[in-house]
Amino acid sequence: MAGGPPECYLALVPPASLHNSVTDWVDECARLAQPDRVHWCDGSEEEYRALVAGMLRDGTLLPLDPHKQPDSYLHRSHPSDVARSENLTFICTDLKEDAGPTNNWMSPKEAFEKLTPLFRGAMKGRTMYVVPYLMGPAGSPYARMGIELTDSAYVAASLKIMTRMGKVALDHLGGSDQFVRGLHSLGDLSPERRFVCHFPERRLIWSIGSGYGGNALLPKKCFALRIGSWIARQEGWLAEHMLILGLQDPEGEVTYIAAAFPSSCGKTNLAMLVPPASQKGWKVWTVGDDIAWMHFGKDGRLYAVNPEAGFFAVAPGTSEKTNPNMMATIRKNTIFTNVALRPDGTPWWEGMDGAAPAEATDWLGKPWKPGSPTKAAHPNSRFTTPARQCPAISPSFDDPQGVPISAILFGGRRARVAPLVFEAFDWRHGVFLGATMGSETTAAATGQVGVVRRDPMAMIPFCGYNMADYFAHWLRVGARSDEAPSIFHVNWFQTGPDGSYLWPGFGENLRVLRWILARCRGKADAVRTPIGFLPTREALDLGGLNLPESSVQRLLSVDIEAWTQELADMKAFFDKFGTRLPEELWQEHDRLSHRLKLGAA
Ligand code: OXD
Ligand code: MN
Repeated sequence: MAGGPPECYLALVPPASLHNSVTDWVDECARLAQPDRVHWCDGSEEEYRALVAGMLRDGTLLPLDPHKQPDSYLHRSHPSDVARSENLTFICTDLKEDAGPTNNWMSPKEAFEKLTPLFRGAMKGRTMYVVPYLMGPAGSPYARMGIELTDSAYVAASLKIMTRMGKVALDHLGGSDQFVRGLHSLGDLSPERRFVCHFPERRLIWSIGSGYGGNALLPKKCFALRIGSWIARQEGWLAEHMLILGLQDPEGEVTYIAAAFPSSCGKTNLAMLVPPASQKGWKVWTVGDDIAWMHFGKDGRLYAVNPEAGFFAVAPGTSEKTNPNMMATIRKNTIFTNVALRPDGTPWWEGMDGAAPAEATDWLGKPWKPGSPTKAAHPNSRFTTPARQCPAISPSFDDPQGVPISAILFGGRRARVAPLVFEAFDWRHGVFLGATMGSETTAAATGQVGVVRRDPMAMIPFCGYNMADYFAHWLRVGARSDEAPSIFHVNWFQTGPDGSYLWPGFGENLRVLRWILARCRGKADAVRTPIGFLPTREALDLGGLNLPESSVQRLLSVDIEAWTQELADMKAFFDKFGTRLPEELWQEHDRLSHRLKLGAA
């Protein structure tokens, strides 16, 4: 992995204006990792081009066709380094209880003792890139600074796409020493020596042994969610695994929605939804597809910014049908990782429109043909692409104040149990819905179909502290405001007896968003049920869908028996947190149980 940009781009002297604590920390890390060169990134286009040129020379990147896929590249990662390593991800708080039962914990002492020898000399023969970056719009009171030190040019180039990088970040920092420190090295890429350690009390991340985005692009999951959620609790705001979208009605008014879904539940597609022809005059604006930082404003409303500047999304399944806006976004300036390559120098993956190519090179660089026993693209192959290229990017994407959120959606993949949509009775009940959120595993992922994994607020892999305290934090912040968003639960994934989906999904999800919007405006009918408010049949536009009556019935009704069975699983999950779990959530559990009994009577 030697190489890097040509000598003329090496700036060995840090910008003079930098506060000592930045330079001290960089020097300290350089003494430990012993890179041959230190490059302070300025975030310029020339620098990006030089990084790419270096990677094309050393084979880290392969060029794609310059006409069909301009300024885009293919990266093939080490075959053992293709996804987030949850089992090697640690929260290193001083007290084990502060990490809680859903995180792996390591004491800071043990982590430093274990990782220091791994970092010692790890960057010999390599360049250490000093990457200052800003999370959130420039000039925003909610934006935060971080610096990542990395020996991966692929990481440095990806950060140029995913963050506001370089000068803009250093300008924001001014003379302050308030920034999140992230030290990353590819190490030897061995899973035995791979660790992603977070020290929330020290606002520090140490990651070694992986070049995969979720482990190596430290601003994303490590900072914006794990360290971010810790800071958010201390300061009274929310750092969430949520998309942000603006729903524009035919009169031109835009209402903003934030939504949390576990992976493989269509979060990016929903963020970029294209309304079907039947939904004339409606439009969805994309503010973010993965992370929302949300603060209550002086007016009591919750304002969200997307801390990221790019999308790092899963390729397989992305197509003109599922996400035309994303297909338009990735047409240029995109780094593809572990996708297949067609003979004409364009990327390909399973689920892309049209027939599979007659021949291709698979993600491992081997020849592939339709009918081959393996997939051409890795199932978690990705692309990294600038958010501003999205045709639906919101005019408020860069708004320093963020966008006011009217509704929060929680959702999962449930073949049964959860109806299409329902609304919480109030904030507290909504937090209970988020805290008990579950999603069924699929056969492709685990071999066990229909096993419910509890994934509260889709934050199980990303909450940087004890989730019992996280629930308490959610309860507290909402209680402070009369203007808190309404909370809804959605499920696009109910299936019928033959396993096919009852709801068409994709663009048609707009119909559900319209009901949610109308509820927020006090203009839609609902029926009160034991689990929350469900739309009346007339309140939800089903026109032209030709859904069988039995499907409509299932989509819009509550299966009391199935919900009663859920109670035990929810309790088992809550029990993990012992006495630390907020009493309010037990009360909500009891109330649900009581309402279900009455409903069954
Ligand atoms: C992601 C994830 O990459 O949730 O966004 O894993
Ligand atoms: Mn995510």
